[in-house]
Amino acid sequence: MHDSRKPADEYDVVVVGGGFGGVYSLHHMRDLGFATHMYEAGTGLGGIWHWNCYPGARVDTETPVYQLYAPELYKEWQWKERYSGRDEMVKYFNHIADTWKLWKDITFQARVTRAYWDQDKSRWDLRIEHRLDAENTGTIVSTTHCKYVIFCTGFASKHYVPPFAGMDSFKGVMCHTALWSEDIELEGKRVAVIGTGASGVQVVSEVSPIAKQLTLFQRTPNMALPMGQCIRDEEWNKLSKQQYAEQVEKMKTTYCGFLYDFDPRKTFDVTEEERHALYEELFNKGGVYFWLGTFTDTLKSKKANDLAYQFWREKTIARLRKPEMIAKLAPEVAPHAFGTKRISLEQNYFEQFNRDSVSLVDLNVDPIETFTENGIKTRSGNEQFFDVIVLATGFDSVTGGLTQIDIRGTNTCIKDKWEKGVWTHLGMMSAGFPNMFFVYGPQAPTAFATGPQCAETQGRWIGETLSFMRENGIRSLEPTVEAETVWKEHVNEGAEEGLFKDTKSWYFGDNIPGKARESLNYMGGMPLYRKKCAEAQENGYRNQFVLA
Ligand code: N01
Repeated sequence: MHDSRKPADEYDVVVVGGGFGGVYSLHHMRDLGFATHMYEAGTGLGGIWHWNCYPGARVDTETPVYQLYAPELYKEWQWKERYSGRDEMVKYFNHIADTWKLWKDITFQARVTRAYWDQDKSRWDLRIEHRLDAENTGTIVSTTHCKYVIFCTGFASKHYVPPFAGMDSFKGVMCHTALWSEDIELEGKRVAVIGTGASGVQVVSEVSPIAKQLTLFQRTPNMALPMGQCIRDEEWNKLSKQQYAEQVEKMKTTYCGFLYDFDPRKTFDVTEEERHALYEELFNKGGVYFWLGTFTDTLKSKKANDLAYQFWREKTIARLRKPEMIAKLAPEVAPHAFGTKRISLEQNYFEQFNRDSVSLVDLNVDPIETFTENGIKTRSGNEQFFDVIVLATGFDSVTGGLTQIDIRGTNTCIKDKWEKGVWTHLGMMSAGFPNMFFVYGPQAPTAFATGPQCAETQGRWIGETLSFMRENGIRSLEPTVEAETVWKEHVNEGAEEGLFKDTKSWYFGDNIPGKARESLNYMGGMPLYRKKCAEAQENGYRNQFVLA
């Protein structure tokens, strides 16, 4: 653990959070000559990769795409696998901090709990809770001030635990995947997993072979795709370093920032044989090619989508030996359009359900009634006993990381402002919150882009904005209400286009009771997003921002 706790101080920029957005912003703002400091609640860097240390945690975006683009970083780094495990990601973050000499400007175990804008002084006053070392109890509080604050709290920093009845009565071990403790024993145990998102799929795959018994409580099957994991050897790394600069240019032109894009053809533009051949080719590549590299209408046309689902289903049921598992994991009628909930990448996930020690409770048929002292009881009256319950139940995604902080601008707090829906401009600023920025948050490409690229794109824009303000003697800058309204319309238009809107998912806030339903992400793609960000800077920011 590196801890350079600082006394209350004044900075140009404070960065909150140490994931991709945070490390890039700290480095970049410092490079531009701003006195910058980062506060990170955890004991190390990595953001989601620091916290989510559950068994099997692994990245779903392949190397070399999932890294920051800086020659001094990638030239000195060797990737080990096509999809990196959580521990490798943590090492990569340490490599970033070593190379960019970030450590001295980071305070760990320091959670920013409050940010108040001081209009007279044109600055943010931050309250920081420092967690004391293990032998002490409680926290100490410090205050710091900054001209600009950049929240890099990510889209998955507030975990969600559904309010199941009787949770407190369970006497065994219970843990949410996002707060995993590495000393939880699973070998030879009776394990329950609730949830089938990326976290649930990975836990089931990793733990089933070692558990005495594993029961998955599933509300929605995950149309998971084979990961196609493989080793990245020295030869691959050498070639990758030679090609990377060129590849980055290519990545800038694609929807998510991958090295490939949707196939420009539509599903029924080709013959059945051609279609099948493309499906096979994409599926066999592993990864998300069959989701985000397939026919351009797959996520837009129901008819096209049905064909993709049926292809996925055939591939999947060929791996399942028990008819009841086929019905639950890959039902004949798709529970939602293929790919409109986040698809996970899997390694032998489906094969786990061929084991006699693995069972699956379909919560639509037999919902959880209550947790008991010894396990979980469902409505049918069936009580199963467990030693460990894994809550893979997700996050108050995209907005939760910000709304859990007491952020007060000129006349309101962010939680109240976003109570009935999110209002931002470019997914980076919000009217009434001058000099406040956020990265990888709401109404930005976030879940529809690779993390590092989104962080770099937004970090650069923020850097340009701060430099512009400094050069022009501007003390504060915030978007106009009109600009926010136009942005919201643009975000919603993008979400109206495809099939995503017809499926309940965290993309639309559906997983959190009472959360307003709307597109939390910008679905227009990275190239259009960059264009919109550049347009906002025209005429010295005066068209879309209030400058003072
Ligand atoms: O969370 P999720 P996650 N009763 O929200 C279920 C990133 N990430 O942690 O689908 C029963 O996807 C819920 O059911 P349903 C990544 O972007 C990435 O898995 O709403 N079940 C769902 O199955 C990812 O997408 C990586 O019907 C309940 C599950 O819990 C995002 O974080 C690794 C329930 C939650 O799935 C979130 O992933 C980890 C209830 N009351 C995270 N409430 C990788 O790259 C919820 N569920 C590998």
